[in-house]
Amino acid sequence: MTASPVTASSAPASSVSGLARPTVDALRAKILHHLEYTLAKDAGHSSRYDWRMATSFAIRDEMLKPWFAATRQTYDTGAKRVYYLSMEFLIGRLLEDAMINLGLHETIAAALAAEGQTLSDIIEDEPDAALGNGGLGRLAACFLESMATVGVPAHGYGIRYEHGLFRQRFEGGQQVETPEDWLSQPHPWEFARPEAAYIVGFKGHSELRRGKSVWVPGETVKASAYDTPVVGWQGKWASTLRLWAGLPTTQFDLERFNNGDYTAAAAPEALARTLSRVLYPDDTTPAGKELRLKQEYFMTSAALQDILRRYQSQFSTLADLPKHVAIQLNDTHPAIAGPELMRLLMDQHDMGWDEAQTVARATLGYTNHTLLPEALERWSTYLMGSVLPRHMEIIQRIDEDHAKAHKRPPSVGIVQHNEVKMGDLAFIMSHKVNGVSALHSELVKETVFHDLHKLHPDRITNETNGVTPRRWMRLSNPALSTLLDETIGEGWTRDLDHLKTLEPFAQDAAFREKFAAAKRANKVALAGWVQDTMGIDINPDAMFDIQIKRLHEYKRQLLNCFETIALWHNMRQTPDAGWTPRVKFFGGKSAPGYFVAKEIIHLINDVARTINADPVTGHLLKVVYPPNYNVSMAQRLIPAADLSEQISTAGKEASGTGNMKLTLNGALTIGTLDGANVEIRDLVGADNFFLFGLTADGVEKRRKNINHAREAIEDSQNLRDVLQMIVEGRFSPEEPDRYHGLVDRAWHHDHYLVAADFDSYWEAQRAADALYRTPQDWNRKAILNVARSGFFSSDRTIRGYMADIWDVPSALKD
Ligand code: B1H
Repeated sequence: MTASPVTASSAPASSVSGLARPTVDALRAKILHHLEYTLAKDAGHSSRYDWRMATSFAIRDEMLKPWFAATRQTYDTGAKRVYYLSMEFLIGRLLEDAMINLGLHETIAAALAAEGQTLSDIIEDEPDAALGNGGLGRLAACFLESMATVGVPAHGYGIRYEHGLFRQRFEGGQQVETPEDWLSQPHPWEFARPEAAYIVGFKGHSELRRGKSVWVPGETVKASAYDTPVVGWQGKWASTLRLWAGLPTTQFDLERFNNGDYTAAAAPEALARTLSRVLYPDDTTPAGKELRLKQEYFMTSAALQDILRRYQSQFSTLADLPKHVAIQLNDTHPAIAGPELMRLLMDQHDMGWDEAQTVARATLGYTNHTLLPEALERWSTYLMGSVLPRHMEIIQRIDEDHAKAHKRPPSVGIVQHNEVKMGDLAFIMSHKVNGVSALHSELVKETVFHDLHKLHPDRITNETNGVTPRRWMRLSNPALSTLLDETIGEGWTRDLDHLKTLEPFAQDAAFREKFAAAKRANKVALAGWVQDTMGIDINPDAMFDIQIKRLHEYKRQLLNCFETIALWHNMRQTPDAGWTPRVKFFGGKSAPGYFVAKEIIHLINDVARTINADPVTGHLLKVVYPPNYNVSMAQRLIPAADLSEQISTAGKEASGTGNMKLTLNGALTIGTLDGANVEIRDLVGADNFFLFGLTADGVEKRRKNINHAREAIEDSQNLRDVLQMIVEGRFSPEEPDRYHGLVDRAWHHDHYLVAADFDSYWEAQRAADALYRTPQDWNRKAILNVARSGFFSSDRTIRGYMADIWDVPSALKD
């Protein structure tokens, strides 16, 4: 690689709000330094991986200043800290995010160019950190970045899974999972902290010693910390992601090894490492396995021990814990935090029962993310009693106390039918419980926590989800970001409400042209990628219709697939009827054991194969399902979307966050009144949203008619044709009865009301078609979607948690 001389790069370090930014020359030197001294590589013989690592280390150096400054200020001022406990952090790539937040994007690009390297290639070389399943994990990642932007002294705690979410391939249209191995290469963003290590016990028994319960664990492992800094916008503040890895507590058994018993010698190590080996891939439905319970306790106990250690290094009385510490539980997965915090306070710090309970409750907050009955975590009392015997005792006493204090009906117990209901435990042990959208929070009060809400009417609050505009606009959509900067200034990146000032431009024909040009450029880029990676030729002027999310029956990818078939069928019959050309994009993974979801994936791929091969409709309709949807793929798809599919059965999607990203990027939504769609529609205006389908109430009523599916199918010629084509094997000629089970279920067990909503969905789709044929109207509405989506910044969400739940002010002055 030949180095070219650098020009115009020796300008003095510019300063964004006090952040001294290095020059191109300085960064170039830094990169070369890391190449030589950290990686021991010669620039002339360095691979893309080497350049990426060296670039990452150079950027990481720049993160340290804000990270240290935030840490120091938090210690010096004794500020209240927030701890976000989550089994998932779906962070994706970090290099570009860090560059953008530090204002170094152009400088790094120039420094690399001077070395003959292309920044975009280096960015693409980074594997996604996929330590999460979907929305819940991605929300945690957005929150860390927003806390770093808003100025919250915050740590995220999670598990350093060796294998993140599995990789998805399609074989013959079917999902095949392979292990993800992001740690097979060193992760440049983390710092091992072997000095921050805690013992976590399991099993054994609890015994009384001098009137005090003492837990004697039968197994122990060590949790060892790895820290990743997360810098906020313009590097004004930073938060920390601390992930735990499992290590053995016993020394390697040299004697056994020397005696030739290599397996036994390595056994303790293998057992401990199992705890941080792999992320459970069961989005929305819990796995219910002993290892999962152990992982949950492992993360939670290590986090709480770390929190108390840090607290005691700063403050003396544990009674004041809630004044200085707020702990948020991301769903019930860390709900063992209630009993664990009480155990640590009582058994290790001699606090009395009542005080321990009061302190724990005042410190903890719990976020509920789902109402699906099958999704609520319950552990058998047998398993809980054997894995965590001391905690089982504490849970039983919490339950008894609560029953006595509230003279509650028996239906409210934490322990029922030999199961521990983790939602009830989390509710009772938290001072605030929040839902994740306005509709969801109301449904939480009416359904899962109906009885507990009556007893504690002030406990449930709402904090509507949000997404970080840095990653989900500035990073992923430079075309629109630049246009926004030119039109309304750069303020929107920090305060997304500034987008409101874009509203008048919706009426401005010249601006609409520029807006459309930015969208088209994104579509052309996506079309190129689809051609390169999948060999499918798509027309960038067709409507890009996008449904990207985990595969789940309630999300109704099947409804979209049925509509695709109906559309194709109608197009074939009258190809010259003036159809709006479309490309239907699907993206998403199914849990490996979720048979029905996998069948839907297979059908979508079979439908795509059939439609994409049809010369009659080739210019009108294509179906694209790229495998292995992840954060990086989302960043590619979302800026190019025209239509956002948010079509869950009303009452089932707690919030959704993809819906917000797509709106923000100028897609119009076709959707039901579910989750945050309700708020999106309220804000962008009913005229700028394609509404269809039953409401949550309507769904409940409709289900009472046991013939709801049959009646809907009989009323819809379109849907009957679709089911007929599938049953005849039109999409699976090699195996005509492949989908007989699926079609049978559509007629008889249509729990998610695909049939009942089909005609209404079809109508809404045709309204979208019609509007798309009048570009100035479509673009005006798309611009209004952008201009009115400022509410959906996760900065706003975080400020809500700070005010309503954590009682924490911003550490930043402005
Ligand atoms: C959401 C989950 C979830 N809700 C269990 N619940 C899991 C439950 O591995 N598990 O056991 C994993 C994930 N995830 C999602 O949270 C909701 O479905 C979305 O509607 C919501 O936007 C998101 C963030 O609040």
